[in-house]
Amino acid sequence: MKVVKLDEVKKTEHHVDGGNWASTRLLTKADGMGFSVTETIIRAGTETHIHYKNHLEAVYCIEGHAEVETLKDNKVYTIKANTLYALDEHDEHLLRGIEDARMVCVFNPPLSGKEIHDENGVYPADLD
Ligand code: 9YT
Repeated sequence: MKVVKLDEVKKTEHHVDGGNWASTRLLTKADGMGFSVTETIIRAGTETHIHYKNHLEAVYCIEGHAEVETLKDNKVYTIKANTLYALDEHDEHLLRGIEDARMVCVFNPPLSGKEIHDENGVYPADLD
């Protein structure tokens, strides 16, 4: 069994500051679980274009206030504590931080740990 502590991972290269967000990759591909788990802070006042063409992601908000706008239909979803959204159709979207929002994010396939969005909001299929 493994025990992973946020404060320890924050000191490693698996803590990534994406500008609009900061993410600590608690479990990655190397852990062999078939998914990754990250703790992500979405910063207040930011808007990020995201399109995970190569991944499915579920995002559970545990604190704060964010908003997701899906681009195929321009629907806007309020995301607050105790709410999960699942990008089950690789949904292209805008993610806005209304207040700082703390999320737990699960990716399938797993992140390798160092990903940052490219200019189209995509993470590469595999980063080894
Ligand atoms: C919610 C979301 O996708 N935020 C961007 C960062 C991502 N969760 C990550 O890389 O851990």
